[in-house]
Amino acid sequence: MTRGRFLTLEGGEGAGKSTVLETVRARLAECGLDVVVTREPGGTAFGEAVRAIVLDPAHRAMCAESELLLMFAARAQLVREVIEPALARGHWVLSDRFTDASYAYQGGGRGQPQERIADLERWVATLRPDLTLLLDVPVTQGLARAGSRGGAADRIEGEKEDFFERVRAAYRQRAAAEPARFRVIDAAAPLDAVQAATRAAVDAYVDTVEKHV
Ligand code: T5A
Repeated sequence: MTRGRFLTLEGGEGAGKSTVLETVRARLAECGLDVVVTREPGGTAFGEAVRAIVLDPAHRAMCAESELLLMFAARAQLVREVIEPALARGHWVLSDRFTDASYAYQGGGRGQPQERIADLERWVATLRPDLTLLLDVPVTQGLARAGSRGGAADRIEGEKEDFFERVRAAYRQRAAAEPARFRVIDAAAPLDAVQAATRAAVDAYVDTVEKHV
């Protein structure tokens, strides 16, 4: 059986990942692929419990090291419990965020050393996505969108704008360093244009995979 492929969606706050996720899932299903959708932090009972802790504004004293370790604790569980078994079954896995988010938020945002994150990656989650769609939007625009949904800001959404500028810069650096894996989507555009660009990127990737099987 052919191993499945691992696709991720990344971006700053309010970039539109959750909105676009359904577009990607639907497109893959139209291509006749079995798709498993998940998210980080979360995606398992343990990971969702970790998510509740890391995003709870009550834990404002959480230090950067604890935050980084919790992200990887949830990731280790997700890889073993969901992602690896699904890929081995030949399913395609679509995740709302993965390790790139740790480089962007804990590395760029919190200033944790890249090498420390790389060590954790080597230890618990060597798996690299086959394709990553980075929804790139100016910080103020993304935060305005996220704010327009209403509801209280979570612990990370409560960060200042310069934190999210560093997150965005780290994402863009990663995309520039790995152009074969990343597709950068202009997420400042109207939603229909973002969805069209997303579909085009997914179609192109599926074509490439089909040519090689
Ligand atoms: N995190 C995660 C880390 O710090 N380290 C890690 O390793 C990992 C894995 C997770 C948080 O954890 C952090 C990052 C996050 O802070 P999350 O739910 O994945 O939380 O991330 P959020 O960024 O908080 O998700 P959001 O729901 O805020 O953003 P989305 O999903 O990008 O945005 P979405 O789709 O909900 O859209 C926001 C609003 O904008 C509208 C939508 O309709 C919606 O109302 N919208 C548009 N409007 C106009 N034009 C467009 N193109 C639009 N696209 C969307």
